Amino acid sequence: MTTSDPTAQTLEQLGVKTLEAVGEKFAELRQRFDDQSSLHFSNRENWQVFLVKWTGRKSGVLSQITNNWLKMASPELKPVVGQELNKLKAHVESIIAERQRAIEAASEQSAAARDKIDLSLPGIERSFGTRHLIRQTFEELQQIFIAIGFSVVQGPEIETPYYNFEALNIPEHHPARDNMDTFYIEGVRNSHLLRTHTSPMQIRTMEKEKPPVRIVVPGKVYRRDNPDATHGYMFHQIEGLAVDTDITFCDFKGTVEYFAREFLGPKTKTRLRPSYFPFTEPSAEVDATCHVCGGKGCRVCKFSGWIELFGAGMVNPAVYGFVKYDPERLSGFAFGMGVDRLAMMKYGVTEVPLLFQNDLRFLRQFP
Ligand code: 2NL
Repeated sequence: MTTSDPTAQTLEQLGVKTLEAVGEKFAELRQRFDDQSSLHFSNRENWQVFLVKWTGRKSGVLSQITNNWLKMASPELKPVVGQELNKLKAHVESIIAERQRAIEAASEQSAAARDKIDLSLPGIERSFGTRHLIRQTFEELQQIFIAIGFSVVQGPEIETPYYNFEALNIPEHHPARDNMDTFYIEGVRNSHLLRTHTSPMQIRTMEKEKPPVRIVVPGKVYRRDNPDATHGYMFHQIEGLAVDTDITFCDFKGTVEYFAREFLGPKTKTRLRPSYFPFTEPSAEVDATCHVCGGKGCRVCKFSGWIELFGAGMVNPAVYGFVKYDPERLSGFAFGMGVDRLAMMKYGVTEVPLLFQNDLRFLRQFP
């Protein structure tokens, strides 16, 4: 309370000497209370400040009147001051109780409104993501090989020239090793590179495990050739390897046919064209009859009736030397597929960038 507060002084100090003057002082206070109590209290703290100001035990207005006006009043004025004080007290308490009830009712109401749940409303639809077309194709390809006893293994994208080249029978000056094709890791030039195929992991697996080996290795591979509008530096590959005693070209061909029918449909036929890879001998390109026209010729197969599936062959015995397998006793076949190419072909995607732009209009076509 400030000193200009009339209740901080005695009636005598205020110059109040008559019964009328006492009545006037109480009327003023009552008016002030009515003005303040009719204000809007924006929060609970404001309301508490108001309560303390009027009813606070120590320096609330009512206490101050008792201490400064009533107790110090002259014997003539005292009874009237007492009566007026009681009236004011009753008024203040009843108004406060009334407002307190209103405040509580309002807060209960807003809490009820907030908590109200309309069970008849439809739920909020949560949209789920989907696997990318490349991921879907990877899983489709893996499943085809898992079904005939292959395991899936994965390995590092940063490799050494030994695992990426040397052990695959690609010697130092082989054109496939050319810097034009390979990303070397800066600072450790010639000691580490980004794998150009997933074959290093087949080497690592053969180093660690005894035959029979039947694995597929999916993953990202990196090449710096043809960085034009349609070819990025990274693409996806899945390679396969089967090594055991008595694996023949016939097993190879049977697996190729099984794969083509699983991937493109039961009517699919295959053919092998001679090819060359340093790590297979003999090597072949596998073609399949076009899944769109069935071999009659159409735009997809460029009117040849055939589409290129992947490269493959019988594992070159030179490779076994690097992993301490006995080439006299063991044989096997291997293959490598470009997953982006296969996905595009099978699902009719005509532009490579569509696979990498993550445009929802594209992604939603492959739920
Ligand atoms: C292609 C052709 C191929 C292999 C990859 C391989 C791996 C080992 C031994 C022998 Cl450890 N071969 N891999 C074999 C033939 C072809 O890839 O055009 N890939 C995209």
